[in-house]
Amino acid sequence: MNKMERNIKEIISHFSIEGEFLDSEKNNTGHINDSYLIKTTSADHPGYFLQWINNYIFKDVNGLMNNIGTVTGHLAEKLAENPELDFKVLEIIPCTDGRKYYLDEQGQYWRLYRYIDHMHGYDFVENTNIAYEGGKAFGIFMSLLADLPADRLMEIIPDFHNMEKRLDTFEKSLKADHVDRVKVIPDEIEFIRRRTGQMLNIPALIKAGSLPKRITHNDTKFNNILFDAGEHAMCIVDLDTVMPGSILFDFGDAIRTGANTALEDEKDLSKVDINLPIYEAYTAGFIKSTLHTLTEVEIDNLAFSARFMTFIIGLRFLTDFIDGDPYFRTSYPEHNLDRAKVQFRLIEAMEREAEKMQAIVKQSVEKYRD
Ligand code: GN1
Ligand code: MG
Repeated sequence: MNKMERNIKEIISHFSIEGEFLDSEKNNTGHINDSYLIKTTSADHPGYFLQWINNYIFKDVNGLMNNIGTVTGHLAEKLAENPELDFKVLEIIPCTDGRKYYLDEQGQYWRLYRYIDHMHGYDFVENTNIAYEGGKAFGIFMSLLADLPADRLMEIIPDFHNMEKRLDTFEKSLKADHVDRVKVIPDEIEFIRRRTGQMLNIPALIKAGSLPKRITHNDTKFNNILFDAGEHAMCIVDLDTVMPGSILFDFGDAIRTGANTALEDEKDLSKVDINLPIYEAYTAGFIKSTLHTLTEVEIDNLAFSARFMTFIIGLRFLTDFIDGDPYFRTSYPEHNLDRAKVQFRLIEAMEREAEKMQAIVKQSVEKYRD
């Protein structure tokens, strides 16, 4: 057992697990927290999923875990009432003292979930069936949370998808230029400046109260959907940012990640494009499961939300690059810049296909409206 495993074993000993710690394996897919698969001596148990919680980003871990507890509790109740949905929910494993997280002697925060076995996610969406299933799943997730009063959840990262604030922060970072990187991004700055006006349309609708506030996931990367062996979407994970928001955030971010023909950090930008069949299939699944609740203003802005979310996340990657990468985990110095470039290239592709994307939403709405 190496030093890290000894440490993990010690951390696990503070949680109420079945069996004894056997081994751990690092499993890092996200850019924020660290994750480990934990096996125990309990042979018929699927094991556990341990996460180190990034306290630089999640300042209020107690609030974070209360949010997740509220959401998973509500989802578990709804799924017990609706077994035909055949859906699963994350289960928090508490500490031996009953808390939902463990604060270690070095001041680091940890949490444990029951591992959901025989499931897999997709960093890259391989076919339209998977896209359709994914759209349906995020739609169901939002529908199941529709009757959870929004004031039960705290805004865990204030202004998370607030475009005005993100633009403001970007301008401040440009001015400060702490690590002398602004000189290498003139094209990206220009790209942002040319689109600022149109990107403020959705915030204007939010301010005017024209978009309903719903409980949304806010980080609907396609790989946050787990599928079973038969390619049915079975579970939504990564509940850190579930809080009141707009449905446009959730639709848009799933398209950003699911309908890109390249990965988020592809270096060869010629590979980046919008995959319209995948977009169409995701849209169909999503609209099928949410049409009963969508308003006209939401429907009108769904297609554009893909550009909006790709822009805001591209802007965040670029800001982090300018700041010297304090936020997103990176593997090399230009990693955040490469990610931003992919987002901007994807926006250009979506601009070219804007009419088709809008028409696809309309067709789906007509199809599922009875
Ligand atoms: C972060 O760590 P991960 O991949 O789940 C980020 C999202 C970004 C995403 C970009 C709390 O999510 O907002 O869209 O990276 N999460 C947070 O890949 O900032
Ligand atoms: Mg996340």
